[in-house]
Amino acid sequence: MDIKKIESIACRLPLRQPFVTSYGQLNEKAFDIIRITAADGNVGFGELVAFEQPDYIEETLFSARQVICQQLLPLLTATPIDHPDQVSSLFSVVQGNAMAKSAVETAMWDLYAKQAGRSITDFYPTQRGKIAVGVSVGIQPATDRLLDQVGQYVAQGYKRIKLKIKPGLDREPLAAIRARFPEVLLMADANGAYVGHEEMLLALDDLGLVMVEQPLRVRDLTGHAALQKNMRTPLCLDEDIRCAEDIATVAALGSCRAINLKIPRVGGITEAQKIVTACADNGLTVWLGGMFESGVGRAMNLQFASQAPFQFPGDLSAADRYYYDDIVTQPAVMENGLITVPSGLGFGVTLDEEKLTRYGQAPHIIFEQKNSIPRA
Ligand code: OSB
Ligand code: MG
Repeated sequence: MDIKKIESIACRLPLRQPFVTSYGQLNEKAFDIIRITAADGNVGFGELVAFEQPDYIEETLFSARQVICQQLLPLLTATPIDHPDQVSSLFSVVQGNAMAKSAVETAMWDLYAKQAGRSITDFYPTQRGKIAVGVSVGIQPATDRLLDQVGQYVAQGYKRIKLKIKPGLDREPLAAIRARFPEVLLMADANGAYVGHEEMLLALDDLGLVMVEQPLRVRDLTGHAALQKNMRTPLCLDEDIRCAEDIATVAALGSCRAINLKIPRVGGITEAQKIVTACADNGLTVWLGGMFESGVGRAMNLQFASQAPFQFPGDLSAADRYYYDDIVTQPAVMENGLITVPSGLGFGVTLDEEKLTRYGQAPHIIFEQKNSIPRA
């Protein structure tokens, strides 16, 4: 694929409203765009989605930047690569650091598709042009505000509402949504907050929730299995799922019935595709989660979730649910309750240079091929 230059562009997009979870509050999203330029002039983009705080998972934006520069790029640029599937095996000597790996691996997929004159969706066995999506709602200070907000999302066409919960801020707001919007697919995400509060989860079992996501602490797979035995509501794992092997493990233990798959949390598209297959083999529902992606990561996610196995609406809202503005020229929009899957070359989106200057820093060159032909 002949890499000539790799740049990192540090960006910040302010959120329309703070996003509150069981573990903290987010006011703006910091992320990096990884831009890989090939000798033929094609350019691939990847998004580094890691947060500044290690509160969702252990990786941070800063640790990921370091791993990209010190470990991943030396591996990537030392070996000729003709297919992006090679990148994940090349990176397998580095333990963990999935978001760092994903930022680079997905940029290589975008580049590969552009060099081949194809959309990434052409490489997926099945695809749909438009998809139904859901929205993830943060913890709200008051239930009337929550209901107004959910009402707007339902009116806009969101098919599934996911509410962030924590012990004590769970049954009442969920029951209020259930009563006001009896038809909507409703679920809750605890981000591991119910350690020692299993009885509060059991109390949610009569609300008709489609699933409860990551109720217990990361790595408590037997705890999740014991809880699932006592609950009718399906459990879904997010933070706990890092690679394809985890799917066989949670299926064998009975820890959950569904998986929130995020491409960056598992190291990129190649591993994510293995997880889709493993979920089908093990009878687990798989749906696509999000990391407050900008237009680059969102386009990639929409394309990935356009595959037939993704029947459950993911955390893939339109750009305006998160941000006032985006850094791509074609931000994702919701129309008649559906989002159109980008179909242009690669991930199908182009960076808006003016927006990039407004929300991003000057590109930082993190690799440049030295000219091997000696100059006269
Ligand atoms: O737990 O799924 C999560 C956002 C940031 C970190 C973790 C999570 C989330 C979300 C929203 O729930 C995902 C999105 O809409 O992008
Ligand atoms: Mg989650």
